[in-house]
Amino acid sequence: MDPKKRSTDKAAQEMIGHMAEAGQQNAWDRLEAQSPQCGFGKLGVCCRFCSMGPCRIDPFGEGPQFGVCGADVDTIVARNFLRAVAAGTSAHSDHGRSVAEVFLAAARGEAPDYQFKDTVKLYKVAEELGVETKDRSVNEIAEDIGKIALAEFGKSQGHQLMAQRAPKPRQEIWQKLGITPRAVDREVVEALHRSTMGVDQDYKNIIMHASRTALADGWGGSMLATELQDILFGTPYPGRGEVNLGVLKEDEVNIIVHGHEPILSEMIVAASQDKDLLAEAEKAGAKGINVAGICCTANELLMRHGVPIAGNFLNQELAVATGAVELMAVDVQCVMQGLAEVAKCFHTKLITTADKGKILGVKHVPMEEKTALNTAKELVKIAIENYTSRGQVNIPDGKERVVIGFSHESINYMLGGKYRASYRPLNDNIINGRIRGVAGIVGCTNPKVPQDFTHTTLAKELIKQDVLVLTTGCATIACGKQGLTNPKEALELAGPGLREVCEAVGIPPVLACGSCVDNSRLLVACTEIVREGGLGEDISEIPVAGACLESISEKAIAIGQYFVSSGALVIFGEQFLPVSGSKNVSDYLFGGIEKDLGGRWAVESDPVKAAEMILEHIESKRDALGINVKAERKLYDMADRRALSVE
Ligand code: XCC
Ligand code: SF4
Repeated sequence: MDPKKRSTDKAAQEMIGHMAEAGQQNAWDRLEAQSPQCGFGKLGVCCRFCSMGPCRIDPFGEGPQFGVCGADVDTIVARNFLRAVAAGTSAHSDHGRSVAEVFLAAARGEAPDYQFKDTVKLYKVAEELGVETKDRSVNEIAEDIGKIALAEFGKSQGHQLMAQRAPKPRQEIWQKLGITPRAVDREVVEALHRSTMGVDQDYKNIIMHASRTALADGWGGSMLATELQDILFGTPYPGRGEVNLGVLKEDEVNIIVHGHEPILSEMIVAASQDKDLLAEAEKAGAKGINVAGICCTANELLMRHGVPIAGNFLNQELAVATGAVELMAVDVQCVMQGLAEVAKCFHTKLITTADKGKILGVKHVPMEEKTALNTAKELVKIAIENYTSRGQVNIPDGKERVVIGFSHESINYMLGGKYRASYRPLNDNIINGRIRGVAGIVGCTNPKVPQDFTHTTLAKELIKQDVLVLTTGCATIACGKQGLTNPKEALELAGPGLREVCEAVGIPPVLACGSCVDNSRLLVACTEIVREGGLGEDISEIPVAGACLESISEKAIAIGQYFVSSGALVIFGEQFLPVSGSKNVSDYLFGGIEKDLGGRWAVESDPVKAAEMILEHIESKRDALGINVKAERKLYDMADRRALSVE
């Protein structure tokens, strides 16, 4: 297939071409081999939750309409949806739990390589969690935070503490519906229980629990991951960086870190700066050690340390195929098993580091908090030793400059300045209409659509219409690759109002806010907009929307559901939300749920149409707020005409 149909990114196209010539397989080829994919699966109408099945419902109404147990299509579709949310929640939250464990170990002096970099945030979070700070050392406070945070995953009673950050009316809605999230483990276990054979068989009831589970992710596991990572590794502030395969260096030892948890990658970055190791690299004939990231780990590292990004999800195999990667260290999530096959064609050493994420036949070097830096140094050494085994190298030219690192705190700071950091300027500019509203663009890259196309097209459409875009995950990297997070290039594409505001503040119109767990930053940003005042009392009232037009992961469905349950409109690429097999479930998710929760899902695969939907939604929220006072059209009178005429 023509590489241009596979990716809109020139560097990726070049590598796809190389791989095809060399007869190496990648995700696009495997997708072709899988086609046509199962139509029942796409609609969400198959069930294999018990051994009377597998069962599937005939979508055309001619064949069976019930599983062996009698489950109807609504139950089956809703249960599949719930299980996707539960899986996504567990992924984000298990990441959060790992961070909490390292955090606690660091506080106790048992993880000597980790320190607390952002003590301002440490005090803030301590206060929110009710931890005493007076006359106590940083480590004492951190130990209490760590203990409380860890309990949020598995406590037997009470609700998620971070959910108290949400606007009050939002919390009341959750209370009324009985979906205030409890411990993460509890919600996930209950989700699995409810969806087993013979339990929850009322689709709305199932979806309500999907909300509660997802909220435990957004306002729990993910939010804790973000906050604890900020305290440990530093809250991101805007900085410059480079994105795309062209960041790999012909004359340096290239190490790629891929996955999600900065626990590993932070240490590899530290090890790559070690003087002895740099000297060893030089001895091996390399000019230096170049660490680059893929996927969300990349976002975490670029935001905090300016480490370059080699690409998003679909770039992982392409990066290895450059022949320039000495070592790729992976931890958890979004790591393709296909990497092992591609790595066999090159000198690249693929190494797994998380005990819960091994790949058969791939070397495993476990990363433990007590000895993290030493393990990282060991990995860097392996990379250096491997430098001389390189064969032919094909690094594409493409790379883009980006400005990245917009945490909710830094947005606050950028907008308001050091002495009056606040969201006031943003709210004012939304109210006066220079900025119409805010949209979140999140998600992955999926070989089913040309890489990066939907995210970037949507972003361009929105900024053109004066909508400020916040982005996370692989969508951020897509936008970065096309210059959309570079103020110089991107402001040219922005509408006049947005452009004026961004120029005054010195920010791009597309703000890169981090990794998948950092979608929690967007929840906080929405909450801050509400708190600042003038735009309603709840997230469901402010002119915001979210979109994920390209996704691969169940995590994206969990994220979508927590945004919907927090009051937002979420637009998904149609083929990535497998609920269309049930009219009732679709009607509820796309409509009825709004009455209950103030937010809803919508599906649209065309980014231009998705932009229109977002704009319509934003304008309707503006109308409801009464801030869309139309400028009165003034007819010219004689005096005006005289003033205009040039004599
Ligand atoms: Fe994975 Fe987070 Fe998706 Fe990228 S964006 S493909 S989930 S790495 Ni979150
Ligand atoms: Fe079939 Fe019901 Fe068992 Fe699912 S739970 S596999 S629908 S019998």
